[in-house]
Amino acid sequence: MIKKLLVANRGEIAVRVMRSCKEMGIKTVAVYSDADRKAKHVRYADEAYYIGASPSSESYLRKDKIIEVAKKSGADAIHPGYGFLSENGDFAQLCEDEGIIFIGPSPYAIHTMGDKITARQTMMEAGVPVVPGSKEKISSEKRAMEVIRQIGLPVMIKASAGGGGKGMRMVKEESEVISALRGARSEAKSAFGDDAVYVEKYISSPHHIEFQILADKFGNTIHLCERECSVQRRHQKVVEETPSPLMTAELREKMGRDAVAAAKAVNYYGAGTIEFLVDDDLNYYFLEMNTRLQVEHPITERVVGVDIVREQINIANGLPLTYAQDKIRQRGHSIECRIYAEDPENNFMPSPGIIKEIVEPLGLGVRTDGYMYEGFEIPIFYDPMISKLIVWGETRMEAIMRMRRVLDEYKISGVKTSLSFLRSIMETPDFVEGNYNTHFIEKNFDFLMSKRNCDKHCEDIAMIAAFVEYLSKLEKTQPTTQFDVYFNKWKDVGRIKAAMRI
Ligand code: MV4
Repeated sequence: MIKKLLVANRGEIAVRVMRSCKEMGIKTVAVYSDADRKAKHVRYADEAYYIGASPSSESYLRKDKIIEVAKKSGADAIHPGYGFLSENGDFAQLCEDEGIIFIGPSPYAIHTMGDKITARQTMMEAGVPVVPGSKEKISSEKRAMEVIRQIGLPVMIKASAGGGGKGMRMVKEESEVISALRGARSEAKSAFGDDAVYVEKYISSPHHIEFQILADKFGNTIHLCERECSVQRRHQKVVEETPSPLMTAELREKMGRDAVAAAKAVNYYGAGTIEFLVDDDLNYYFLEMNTRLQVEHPITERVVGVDIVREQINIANGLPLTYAQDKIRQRGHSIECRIYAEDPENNFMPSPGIIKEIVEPLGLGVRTDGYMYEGFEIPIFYDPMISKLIVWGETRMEAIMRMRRVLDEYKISGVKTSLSFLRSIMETPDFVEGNYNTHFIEKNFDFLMSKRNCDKHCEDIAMIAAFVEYLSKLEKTQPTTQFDVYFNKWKDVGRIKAAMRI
């Protein structure tokens, strides 16, 4: 049984994993880089070890250093979180070779699903629907043209080693095929060191719906229903919810069965996710499998009532699943908003810096998974996601109302954040009506931005009103010749000046 676990990650997910460890009586080991010397996961862990300079390539991606710390600290297992080494089959293998338990699936499952062409072939053999397209990698321009003529335009050319939108090209006309093929190949070669590509029919306005899988080492495989992840910007998810507004009981049963079949096809164990594209006619297609714990796992935890990290650890310990498929029920509705240290005003540029003030929302049906505290400096070296807000409600509308309430309560200063952008999403009619697909943000971009500006003007007006009241009180007790002094003593004088255009 695992007694001490090393978390090979940072930020909110490192803290999240350690929380479950603490509840299970497992000691925790943190690793950290220069930029993370004072990070929350370091303070939260029972022990912490320095592993290198700030860039991930010198710290959180260093397999050798992480294994060395695991041995030195006597950790019997490593949890990789998400990102970094979480979907690195060679790292999972290395852990196994060194006698350390890797909290995740087998190296074979990671490798098979990591190669999208092999994954597609495996799914076809398992009878799971995939997007119509090529069975093998595209060997030549001539072959590409043949496949495209068979399936019809438009198509997507995708990197086999890719995923998450990297090395992907859309082709609308035959004249674009050659340059798209070369572009996708060279991008794939430089990003992944592998230029294998394949072709898929382009699905025009899809939903991105994924199923959470849990499987033990005895072949028991269940799904914990779906997550709707269509609200995304440049392949970065922004809001997720469960149940999906699009889902019906029959479709859930069918997709759930295929998700389980997909996992079984690679003898999967651990927690994983099957991603599907779903079109308006509710046809669905396997897209890829994520062989890790995902950012958005908490909404499933809330609605299904399962601690997914605890299950991962139990599975790694060789315990059988304690839930049978017919015991899994969704109760109510859950929404997650990802908060990024980005400036929506400035094309979502990352906004690193020191957290000055933070007030996190609490109350019924609220969870925040974060790692910030006042005085901590958000490093520029890693993902700009700084926190996740997860709410639950009996109904979808109750969850939306609660999300609006908690977004209003959340105060972060020192860095620019996407909070205001998330507030406008919660007010957008298409979102409120559950009428959206992967084009939601582009389709509603003008509304989202003007809603933000409108909210900002209201705040400015309130601030000016408060300032005028402050001055009029002073006028009664102080000589008015001191106006400049009072003006400059106002805590947010810069913003007042900007709002009053002086
Ligand atoms: C597609 C597609 C349409 N047709 N494949 C984007 C990320 C990567 N995981 C796959 N992606 C897509 N693949 C076919 N054949 C549209 C997308 C896509 C998308 C998918 C999920 C969530 C958001 C998206 C945004 C744009 C495009």
